[in-house]
Amino acid sequence: MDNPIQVVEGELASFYVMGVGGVLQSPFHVHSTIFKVWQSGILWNEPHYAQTHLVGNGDTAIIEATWDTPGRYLFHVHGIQEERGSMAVLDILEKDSKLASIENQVTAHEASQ
Ligand SMILES: [Cu+2]
Repeated sequence: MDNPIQVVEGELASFYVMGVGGVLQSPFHVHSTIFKVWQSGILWNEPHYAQTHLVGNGDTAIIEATWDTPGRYLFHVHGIQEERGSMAVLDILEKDSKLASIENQVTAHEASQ
């Protein structure tokens, strides 16, 4: 799996998930964390916590997660899509990684304005 999404350990990662294609529901699952979900991508909805969230075809969700341990983790849709290759990876980087350094520079720049 090429081009993993990179996230720094302990940093908040947000995903906007959409249910598309020829299936009725997509059970979106992220490994090694509990994530926070806003049903239908609507911030007025009360968020809840999950390991897997069912996204209907044409529906969406906002998902926020953090990981405390660096490493490579899977995220995917369970079921037929999973069996047909719907699988991707996240690389959770250590706090002293190059990505963390870039993020800190951006944050410092935003704070100076
Ligand atoms: Cu899984």
